[in-house]
Amino acid sequence: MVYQVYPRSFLDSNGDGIGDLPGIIKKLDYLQWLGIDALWLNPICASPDADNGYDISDYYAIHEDFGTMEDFDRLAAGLHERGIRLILDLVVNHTSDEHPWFSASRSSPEHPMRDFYIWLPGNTDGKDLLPPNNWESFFEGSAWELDPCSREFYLHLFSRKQPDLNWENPKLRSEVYRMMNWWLDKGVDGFRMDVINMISKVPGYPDGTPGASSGILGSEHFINGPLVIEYLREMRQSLHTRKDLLTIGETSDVDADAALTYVNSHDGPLSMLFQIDHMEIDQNEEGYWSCVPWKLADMKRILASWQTGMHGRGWNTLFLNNHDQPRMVSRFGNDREYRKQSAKLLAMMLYTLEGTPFIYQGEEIGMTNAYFDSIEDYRDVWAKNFYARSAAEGTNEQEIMRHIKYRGRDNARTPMQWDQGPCGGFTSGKPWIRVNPNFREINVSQAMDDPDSILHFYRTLIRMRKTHAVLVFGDFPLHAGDHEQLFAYTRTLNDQRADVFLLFSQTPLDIRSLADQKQIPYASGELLLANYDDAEEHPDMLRPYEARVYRSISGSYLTAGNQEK
Ligand code: TEU
Ligand code: CA
Repeated sequence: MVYQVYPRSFLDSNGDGIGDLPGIIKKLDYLQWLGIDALWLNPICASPDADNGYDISDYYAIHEDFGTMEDFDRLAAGLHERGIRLILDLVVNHTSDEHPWFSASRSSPEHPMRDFYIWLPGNTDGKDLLPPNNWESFFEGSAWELDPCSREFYLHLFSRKQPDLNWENPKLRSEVYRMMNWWLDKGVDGFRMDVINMISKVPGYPDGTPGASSGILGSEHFINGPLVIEYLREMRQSLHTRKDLLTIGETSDVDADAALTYVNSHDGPLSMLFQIDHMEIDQNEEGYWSCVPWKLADMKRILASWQTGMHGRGWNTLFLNNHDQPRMVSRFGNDREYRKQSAKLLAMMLYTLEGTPFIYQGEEIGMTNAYFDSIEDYRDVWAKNFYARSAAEGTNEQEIMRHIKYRGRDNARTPMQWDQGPCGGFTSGKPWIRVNPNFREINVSQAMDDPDSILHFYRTLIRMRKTHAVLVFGDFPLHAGDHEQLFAYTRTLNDQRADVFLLFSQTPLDIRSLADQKQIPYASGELLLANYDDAEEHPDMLRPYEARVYRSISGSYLTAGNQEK
């Protein structure tokens, strides 16, 4: 499995309040102890941080807040010594507007690098110069920014400080591949590719149709665009060969069918995808900030479609957290009285499905949303823009903050909670973003000392998965798909069978009677793991957020297990 580190918030080694590479190096033994196979680092290249490093100004330099290239080399060596692979974040849909390529491109329409980016003349209504089309940026407002000198607009699907690169330009593409090879030669083992299915735009840049795509106007013309697979194939062929290169595409708006063009085991250009569908079950057509209640049936339907759609054909990623998402225990579990149980339940789900599980820093100790009350405590450009727009539209403060507290990306970006010391052991200085006030109860040091902690449970799950191939490779019959509280499925591989029961509710559930009604199998076989230590004594009843996995041999399951009942 892969562990994701958000360097800015992991561990600060020099007291400037910002996490850094030497900080990560200090925790390599911890990561090895946990049992991870690979580490994915969010962007570490030079950046003015309009979007926390997703706006790169030099692909060949380490961000000075994070350390030096020597620190990077030490980190890579320290990982490799421990048998852990290193995955970098590849941000090549856009750069920073402070990248020298953009300065050159912006300097004049005649500049040879003008076409590294996407420039178009505007429309005019006789009076004002208007953007070339109606596309919206993810981070609010038009996706086009006027350059006053040339009176042309450049495209930015994210903030105006993140101009989109023009992938139609072969010179730009070869610069990208050259840069990737440079990192591969330094010993990097793979890339997580930021919004990689947005690099190809529909020619002519037609207007988007309202309602045609999920939330962002125009996205049907730039997500999964016409040449994206061709570009990715060309990229794959241009990379220095290595047999175990790992590539993970971040791809919103793909279903399992579309995914197979990217990752089929035949000739798919990527190893796996981060699909986003299951991260959108709490939003409606109003998009990202809508924050509506989610339904377990939707979660099950989406995960099941990926499990069966990819089985034998491609490979899944398994995740409920990352640096863009609220904390999973706050969102899909209960971060108050059932924090421990529900965090373990969610982990059990991830570790009993087919695919590669990803852990986002802090997930393994059950970190929760920050719920900061004041916009002053948030740092994210997306939240700030949403706040400004909503305030301008007259929405009241409390209502705006309700959305940001639930959905804001900073919920996941507060500092890692290591111990009970000042700032949770993250920094000796003033942290760049406030530490979650619950660090005194929730931290690594406390979790290490508690044999019943979420942390130890993760470690057990990781080892369990490594010993039971059925959990990794088995197929996936889902039971009682419409049930609103229970997620139950069976994994089978040859004669091996694993039955998983997950109660997404505070209200206990009698699973014996559901089995009597033939809606689910009986809970029987060898209890491999549960999140209640007396689960064996209560086989028929699931308690609040109870999670169990049973193992059996297919034949013996039918005879022994089910007839006994
Ligand atoms: O995120 C992409 C992104 O914001 C949307 O594609 C996605 O649909 C959204 O998160 C849905 O929940 C990536 C990075 O992960 C993010 O941190 C960057 O801000 C963004 O790209 C721009 O580089
Ligand atoms: Ca630092």
